[in-house]
Amino acid sequence: MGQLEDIMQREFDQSIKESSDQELYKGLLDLIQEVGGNLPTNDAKKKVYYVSAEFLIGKLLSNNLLNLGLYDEVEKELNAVGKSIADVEQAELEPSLGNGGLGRLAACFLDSMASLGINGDGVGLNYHFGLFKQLISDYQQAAVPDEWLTQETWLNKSSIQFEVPFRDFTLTSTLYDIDVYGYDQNKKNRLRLFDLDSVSADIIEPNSIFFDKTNIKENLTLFLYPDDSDHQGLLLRIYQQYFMVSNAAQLILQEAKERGSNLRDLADYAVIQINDTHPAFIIPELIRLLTTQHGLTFEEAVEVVKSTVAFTNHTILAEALEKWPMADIDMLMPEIAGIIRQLDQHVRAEFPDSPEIFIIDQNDVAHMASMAIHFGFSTNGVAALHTQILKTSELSHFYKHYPERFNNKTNGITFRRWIMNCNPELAELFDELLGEGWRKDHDLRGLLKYEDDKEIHARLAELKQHNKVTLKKRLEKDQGTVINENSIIDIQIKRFHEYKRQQMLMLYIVHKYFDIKKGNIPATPITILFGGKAAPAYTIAQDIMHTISLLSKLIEEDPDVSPHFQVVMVENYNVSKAEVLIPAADISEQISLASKEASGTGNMKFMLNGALTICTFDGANVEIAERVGGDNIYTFGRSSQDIVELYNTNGYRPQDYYSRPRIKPLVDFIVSDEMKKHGNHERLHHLHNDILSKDYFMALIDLEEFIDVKEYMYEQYEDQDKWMKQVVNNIAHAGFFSSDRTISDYNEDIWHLESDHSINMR
Ligand code: DL6
Repeated sequence: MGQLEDIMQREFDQSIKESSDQELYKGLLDLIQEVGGNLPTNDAKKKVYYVSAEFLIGKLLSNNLLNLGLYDEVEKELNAVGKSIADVEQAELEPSLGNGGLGRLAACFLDSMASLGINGDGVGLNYHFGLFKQLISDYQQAAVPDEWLTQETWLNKSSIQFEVPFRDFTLTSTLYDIDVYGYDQNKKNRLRLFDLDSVSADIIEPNSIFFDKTNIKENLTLFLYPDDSDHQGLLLRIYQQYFMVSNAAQLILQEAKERGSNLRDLADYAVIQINDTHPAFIIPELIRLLTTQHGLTFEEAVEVVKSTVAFTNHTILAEALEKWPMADIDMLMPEIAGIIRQLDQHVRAEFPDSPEIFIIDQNDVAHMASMAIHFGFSTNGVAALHTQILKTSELSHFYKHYPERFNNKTNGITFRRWIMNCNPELAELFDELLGEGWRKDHDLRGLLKYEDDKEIHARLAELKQHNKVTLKKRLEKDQGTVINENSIIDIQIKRFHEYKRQQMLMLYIVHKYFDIKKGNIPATPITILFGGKAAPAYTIAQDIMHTISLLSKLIEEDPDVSPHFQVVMVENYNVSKAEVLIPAADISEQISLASKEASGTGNMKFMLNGALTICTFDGANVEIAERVGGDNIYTFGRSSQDIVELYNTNGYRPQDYYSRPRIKPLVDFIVSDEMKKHGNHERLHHLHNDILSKDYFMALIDLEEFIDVKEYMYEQYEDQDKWMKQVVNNIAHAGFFSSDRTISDYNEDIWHLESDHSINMR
């Protein structure tokens, strides 16, 4: 009897065949618990603590089965009676613990640390309703709580609790752990998520994400990134961040002591990687704990922190480089405020002749990135260009003083989830062509010898077709949308943000609509899909989404256009949807304004799954282009130097571009009668006016070139031999973008821990 059959008989007194998908899901949770739950945790002396506000981990069932080596057997047992893992996985709700790239990167890193045998845990918060669940109603986004926490869960409640002191009250936390199993490893790591027992859904207004923001004991871990557009919301963010890092710091010190540390030597036992500035309060918190509870002097504690904390920057956007008023910090955590003031004096005393170096500015506002750079031993960017921009412009004043602290760690993606799990047939083709070694070393360069192999081209095309059909079924089931599986699948999936320029692709859609109306019918039909959430308080992002949804409707209803062109807004885009969208894609849209996207990681997932990229020279696109060569990628747009220069000189005027004959009709269509028929007039005028008068992220500057390159790319698709040769080339160069390589680089340059193996592809 197979292992799953055994469990179903034992626990449910019924066979696999007799069981529902929900029951099978429970049975598989138990099987994984029996096999993985009993693995020992990694007990190496030194441990990485990856502290992050987000962990966008995705569903865990398939991933855990794969990493524990159970996948094939379970699949066989299920298939034998007409069931499938994919169906059972529908019973699992996707954990809602993240938002975008930063959170997904953290999840890939957890998988890679465990798979390389590195002792490394994630530390964060257990958000009961995540960011939010996105509904599209009346062509607009509606945000409702994402009720992902169910009875059947990967969370294990631990007995660990800590006291977190605020000025007016002390909160007692509870720690939940999620096991993280490495691929082919006999020990495990964990994701440690702190929560508060008193949190209650009762304070949320029905069908909304509004709640009483003053009631900290009940609201603290309800949502990720709660609305901070008012003062109470801003305070709630500080409460959350401090709660997260106080718990993290207490856990780190407790575990280090258990492993033999006297805390003065903490750096031999722990390295704390802080994911952007959200966990930066861990610096003063560690100093508070070390001085008040463990007998260190302030100077000793500062030295311990400086040798233990490392900082990753994920963006140069000012909005994400957090700054908190000292008055607010003082109101909530007076001891922490006092320590930050001391740290500010410390820095000013060290650099008396550099007034640009401070933690607290003249308006009494604390700069979290400054604190992280000064009191950490490493600062890294997440792609070569991004790190270069940090060094030469955004953080150049720090770089001048601490050049040795700055380093680059180009992002990566876990190949377990982003190929072995989401595209198993393609992974099997790699096995056939390369042997199974790539599953561990992620080196796919051996595929280059198949670049011109027509038989392999045909196999790849067949797999792509199969994945398009899977996507079609999924979209029909999830949201009733029927796509053409014989069309070119062209996808932009990421958070909605002006710098990512969904609005530029939106204007391309208007161009294409006009063109088809004129009778220029595409040789192969085209389907453009968008997926992503917009922050509820971010009006323009919502306006863009609204306009795209209206265009989708307009095109669908136009019999001249709809057989050839379709636009789809994928509702509630999340990891599970990405796993179906990416393998089906022919074209990957990476069209951010150069200099603004720190790295991007969707670009890597698409290339690995055989899509070709249309992109600007931004983030990791630059490194993808370097690896695949200019003939195998479709680039366009102004360089990052040009853009930085334009910002510095206030040299961009959207009117100069708007007045061009190819652009004006596209922009003006936003407020046309056709669009207004179903549209919200205020939103449409708001967007139109913004593009004309501001266009802060310069959608118009690259629009004409973008249109030309898109048309060229669609033409190239018709030459399938050439296209497939480019596809093979792209897949073959994807190995560098494995997060196992990224984590090996972090370990070699920053962490210095024992590992089972590493990947070196510099
Ligand atoms: O480093 C991971 C990822 C990058 O690939 C993206 O370029 C960057 O935009 C993203 N940053 C965030 C910031 N989120 N917040 N808050 O997701 O990080």
